[in-house]
This record gives sequence, C-alpha cells and structure tokens, in this order.
Amino acid sequence: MPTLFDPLQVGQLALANRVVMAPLTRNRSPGAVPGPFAAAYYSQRASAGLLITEATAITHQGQGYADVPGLYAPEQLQAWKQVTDAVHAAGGCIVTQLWHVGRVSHTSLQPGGAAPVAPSAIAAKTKTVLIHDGVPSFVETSMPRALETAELPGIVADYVRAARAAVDQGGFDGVEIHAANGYLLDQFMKSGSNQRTDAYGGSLANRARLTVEVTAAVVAAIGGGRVGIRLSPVTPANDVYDPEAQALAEYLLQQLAPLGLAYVHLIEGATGGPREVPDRPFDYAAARAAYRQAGGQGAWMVNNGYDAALAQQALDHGADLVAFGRPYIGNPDLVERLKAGAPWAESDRNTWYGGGAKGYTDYPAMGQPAATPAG
Ligand code: 8OZ
Repeated sequence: MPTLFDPLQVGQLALANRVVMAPLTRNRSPGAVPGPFAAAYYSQRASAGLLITEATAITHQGQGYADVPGLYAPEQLQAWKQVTDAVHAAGGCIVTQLWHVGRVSHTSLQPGGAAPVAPSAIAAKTKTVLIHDGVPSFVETSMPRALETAELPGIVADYVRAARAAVDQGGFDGVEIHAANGYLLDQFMKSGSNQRTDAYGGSLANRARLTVEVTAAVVAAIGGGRVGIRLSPVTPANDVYDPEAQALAEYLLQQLAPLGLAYVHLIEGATGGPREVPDRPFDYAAARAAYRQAGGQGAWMVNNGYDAALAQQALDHGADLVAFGRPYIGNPDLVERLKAGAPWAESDRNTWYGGGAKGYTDYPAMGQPAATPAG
C-alpha cells in the first residue's frame, strides 16, 4: 500500500509525495494582486507534493470578496510569477485555482457596481467579506442577475484565458477548476440555485453542461495533464443544494472521465466542517467507481478533516492524494510533521482572513524558534 510519502506522477505533474496543500482563502491581495508575503508563504509550504493556491478570480466579474487575487491583469500575473518561481526554487509544484464566484459577491466588488451574475436571479443566503481601512466586515451578498444563454461562451472563454495566462505568464504547473462550494459552476449544477429553462438548466445533464464545457475547453487549451477539478457534492456552503447529489456527481464524473484530467478533488461533507452532512448522504466510493468505470484515470484527491491515520486509511482504500487545508495555515512543514508523527500547531483564526505577515508567514517549522514575520 502506498504511504503519503511516496511520489506520484499526476498527469504532467511529478509530485514528490501525496500530501496536498488545499486552497485557502487568505484575503491578502489588495487590488487583486498577490501581496508582498505570498512568495514566502507558498514557498515555506513547498514540501507538499502539490500546492493549490487560494481561489483566484478569472475576471473582475468573478470577484466576490475583498482582497482576493486575480489572474486577469498583468500585475497580478507578474506577482504570481514571483510566487511560482519561489516555489519551484524550493522544489515544489503549484497549480492555481480558477474561480468565478457567480452570485456570491457584492455590487461594490463588481465592475461598474453591477449586479453579480448567476444561473438564475436567486440570492444566496450567505455573506461575503468587505474590508475598509483594514477592518473586515461581513455583509449579505447582492441580488444577482441571470446570465443570458448568449453570455455563456464568454464565461467559458474567460476560464480558458485565465488558464493560459496562469501557465504562460504566471509560471504555474497547472490549474484547478473550482466547481465546488457554491460558486458559479456549482450554482449551475445544483437545482436549488438553477431554475433556467435553456440548455443549461432543468435536467442534471443540462445543469452539468457549463462545468463540462469549461473543463473540456481548459483541457483543450493547456492539456488535461495540467488540469484538476474540485467538487463538493453535498456541501451546504454558500447555500447550494441538490436533491439528486449522487446522480449529478456521477453523471458529471462520467462526462469528465474521457478528458484526461490530472486529478479530481473531492470535498467530503461540509466544507471546513463535518465529514457527514445530515440529510445529505453521499457514497464517495460509488462516485469514484463511476469515474473509473467511465475510463477516468486522474488521481483521486480527497479532502476534509484528515489526520495522519485517516489519510492512510484513505490511501489504503484507493485514494491517491490527500489535501489538507486549515492544518497548512499553522504548519508550513506539515509533510515533515506527518512523517515524524509530530503534533500540529493550531493557527489563529483572527488572522485567517486579511492582514499581513502575522499569522501568514510567521508560523515556524518544527524545532525552529517562533519566526519573525518573513517577507
Ligand atoms: C473561505 C472564505 C472565502 C472563500 C471556498 C474560496 O470556500 C472559498 C472561500 C473560503 O472555496
């Protein structure tokens, strides 16, 4: 049986081990440009087999939170190039997470103060974060407008443009398509947020269509071996729900199987919460079997609440990669701690979102003195 510390070739990505740093929103990118400490933050964590960046907006319209980064302006891509150079110099592998928030946004974050876009004009019962004078506040998301059918090819093109820019200009090894956590692609997939009557609403095949089109187009642009996708079939995050979650996920995975993806990343249960969601049962082994039976060969990446023992159990039962999120905030050397069976440091929730080096680049590796914030 493999261990977390065995290498794995994942599409075009040669991973030194099977530990993945999951995407973590940190709100330290004023003007959507990764901040001065981002290169240190990611390169400190480069012993992970794979780093997935925080969710990163493909367009201004795809923005939904204060001070999250983008992939749509030259200065954003230049800043990311410094990050990827630092990670590569430290021996790491890094992909960026392509993000369009859809309705999880606020007019003050949108181009021209416009309404956010969504499959249907249904507001999400969820909050977003605005930051004024360095002080974060949580506000209700704004009422979205429904995208016209004729606008959807433009959304697909936005993903493709961002993927190409990420690889060609940002220096990334690949991309992860964010189709989880109640953002645009997930809003289309799940019937609670999609009441469309065109080819992108109604049947589960129609609701999955935009995700399949985006993924196929990104694969055509940069090659499937550099593309992963993140899914969260039953998460209640950002007010999404589908009564047919199992059938929807299995249909989607069957459509993705022939695309030759590097990996499929599953959030099990509620994002950042319990691994089981009351009244939302889901059989992850059956979903993986559906993908494999349809010919899908991508690595199967699992996430949510893993510790060393649970991670090994997942590998023993056919997972290929295990993604750790919150533990990576306080433990830059999580791989070494897992290997040593060493305890994990707790991180300070007050510095998860927003701020500077404090709570970002000052968590020490094992045996090191408490770091002065590193730039
Ligand atoms: C936490 C805060 C804001 C955004 C996700 C991108 O859940 C996020 C996110 C997480 O995927």
